[in-house]
Parts: sequence; structure tokens; C-alpha cells
Amino acid sequence: MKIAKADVIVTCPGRNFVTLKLTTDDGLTGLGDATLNGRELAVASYLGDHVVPCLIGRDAHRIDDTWHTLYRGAYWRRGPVTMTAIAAVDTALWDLKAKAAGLPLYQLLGGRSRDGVTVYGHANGADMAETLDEVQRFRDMGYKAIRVQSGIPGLASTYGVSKDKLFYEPADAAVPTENLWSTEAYLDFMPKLLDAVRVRFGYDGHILHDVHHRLTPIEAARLGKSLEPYRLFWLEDPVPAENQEAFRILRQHTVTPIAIGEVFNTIWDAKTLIGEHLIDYIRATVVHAGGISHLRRILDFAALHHVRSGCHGATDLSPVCLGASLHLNLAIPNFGVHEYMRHTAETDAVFPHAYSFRDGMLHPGEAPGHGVTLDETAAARFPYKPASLPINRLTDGTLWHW
Ligand code: KDG
Ligand code: MG
Repeated sequence: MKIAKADVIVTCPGRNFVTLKLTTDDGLTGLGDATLNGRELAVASYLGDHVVPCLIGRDAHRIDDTWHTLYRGAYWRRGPVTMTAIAAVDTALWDLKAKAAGLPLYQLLGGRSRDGVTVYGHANGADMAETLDEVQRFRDMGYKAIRVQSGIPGLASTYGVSKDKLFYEPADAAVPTENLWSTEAYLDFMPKLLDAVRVRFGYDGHILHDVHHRLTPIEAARLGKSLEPYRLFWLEDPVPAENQEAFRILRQHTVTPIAIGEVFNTIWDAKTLIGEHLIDYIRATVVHAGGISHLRRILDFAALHHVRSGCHGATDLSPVCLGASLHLNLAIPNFGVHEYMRHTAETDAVFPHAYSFRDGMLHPGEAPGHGVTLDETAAARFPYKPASLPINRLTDGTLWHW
């Protein structure tokens, strides 16, 4: 089973996606997601210019050898562009291996460890009342875990609040738009919001919240402490994590569980966080953390330290990433929860898939491989559109973390 052809396909069915398609000499095809939100063409170029020429003629069964050839062979290790490109190759190779075996991918990863992959959805609203109604809507749809985000009194717009309630898309303009942020307003509002959620819905059902890297360690410690009565499933990305040791401060002050990792691309981003038990859930994904092979290594290391999976599943990760991730999460011993931001109907039409949502869980399906395909004719109808994530400023104009 040799790689005969490798195509990089860029399409924008509502948002941009980059997909690597590998074709073998015996006619099998495998897909890998290569989407890096706001930097899509950098990965497409990395793949097309530097990776594809090395793939042609290689034995498609040699997944680990190919991974290390791309990782060590570049000399320049790590980084989101490199690791997303490697992830695409790795995912496509796992898809091929499982198709060659005639098995759904989870069978090659150790088989099913649970009935399905419990997912959390995103309830969000412009204010507290609307957010509470959205929580109700997600409960009615069968979600057992719900992320709660809301507009903050006094701020014109906030991360995590979307115009179209079911489909969140922050990459809204070719040149980044600007948001304004007040940590003070946010810290005052959050305990009130979560109190209102628990008063209305009680304690059955998991509640999550994403800070999107906007606090300092001591501010995050205060938030975690103030939210303890509301028993969060997790507090996500409380602080930017380049400085992993900073999370020691949070741990000294609060027992609110911490999740982080959606922007991580290798185990080196999380070695101290996991090794010192500074977090509870690791959010690294298939597409940005080097594919199934590397993410599995991260999750195995996490399992040794009682850290569970909470893989990123935003709309800017394509159905190919989601499908592959579901197989991995069905198989691992230390599953926690999986994010599920629904894709639009246009995206789903371009990426027909075997996974389905039922009873608060996603089920990867029994199709051989990861079960996600690409309708290239449909994809061709949606050409690439430049789109960037916003930037964020404090009310005095200082550039802050978006
Ligand atoms: O591209 C950025 C998004 O994936 C990110 O903002 C979504 O924070 C996010 C989440 O938790 O899904
Ligand atoms: Mg997040």
C-alpha cells in the first residue's frame, strides 16, 4: 500500500477548511484535517510545498516512521503550522490503515471502552436571561454537559457569544476586528450567572465555562474559588499557558477543575501541567497536536496523572478531525468529555460522515476508517475566503488576549 497521490483541498462551506487527501496505489483514499483557523493557507503551503513531495512512494502502513520523518526531518520542531500539517498526514494514514483492515478506526486503537462519546454543547446569549433560555434548549436537545457563556453587562461583545445560537464562528473578517474587555466586569458577573444557572436547573447536568485565556493566575484563582459552590465540570483556559508553572498558583487556591490545551501542539506544552497534576482535563486535539499518534501519547501520559481528555471540538476543526477524535475518545481509558460545536448544513454536506448525535453522545459509526469523506464537487463550489480571528483590547486600549 504505497502513497501514489496527495492532494491539498481548500474549501469554504461557511468557513475555511484545509483537507489532505492521500490516495494509494491500490486505490484507497484517506483524509486528514489540516485546518488552522485564520492561518489556513500557511498549512496548505507547508503541506503542498514541503510535505507532499516526501510522501509519494512511501509505504502508507508506516505511520510512526512517517510521523518521525516529518517531525525530526524538518529540523524545525513543533509549532502550530508544522504540527497541523503532520496531524493531517497522520490522520489520513490511520484512515487508510483502518480502511485497508476493513474496520472502524476505534477497533485499531484498542476497541470500544464506552457506549459513546459524551459531548458538551454551547449555550450562549447576549445577557443572563437569554443564556438561561439557551441552557434549557440544550437540555431539551439531550445534552448532559453544557458550556455556559454570556454577554457581560457593560461590554459590547464577548468571546463565546454568537449571532446564530447553534453555530459559533468568531473568524469574522479578513482583517481582525477588535473587541473590548474588562476583567473587573467579568469577575463580578460570572458568579451571578452560574448561581442563576444552578437556581433554575439544579445540580443534575454538567456545567462548563471557558475563560479563553483572559485572566492572570491570581485573578483566575479568585474566579475558581468564587465558582466552587456551583460545582463546575471545568473552568477552561483560565490563563495563557506558555508559563506552565503559573498554574501552581491556581491549584493553591481552588478545587474548581481546570481544563486547558486547545492551542497546544505537542506534549511539551503540557508536560509540567500534567506531570505536576496542575490540570484535570487536557484539550489538545487531533488536528493541532500532531494527529492520532501524538495525541494518543499525550493522553497516555495524562492517564498516568489522573488527567482526562476534553478534546477541542470547535467549528473550525473540520468534520474529519471530529470523526477521527471520536474514534480515539471511544477507545482511550481516560476519557472525560468532548466538545461539540455543531457544523453548519453546508459544512456537513461537503463532509458526509458516519458519526451521529444521540442522547447527549456522539457515536463515530461503524464505517471503515474514521468515517468522514469529502464531496469534492460540493467543496469546489465554496472557494477560500480570507477570515481572521478578532483581537481584544482592555478598555484603556491595551492589547489583551483574545
Ligand atoms: O479558532 C479558535 C476557536 O477554536 C476557539 O476560540 C474555540 O475556545 C474555543 C473552544 O473552546 O471551542
Ligand atoms: Mg476554548
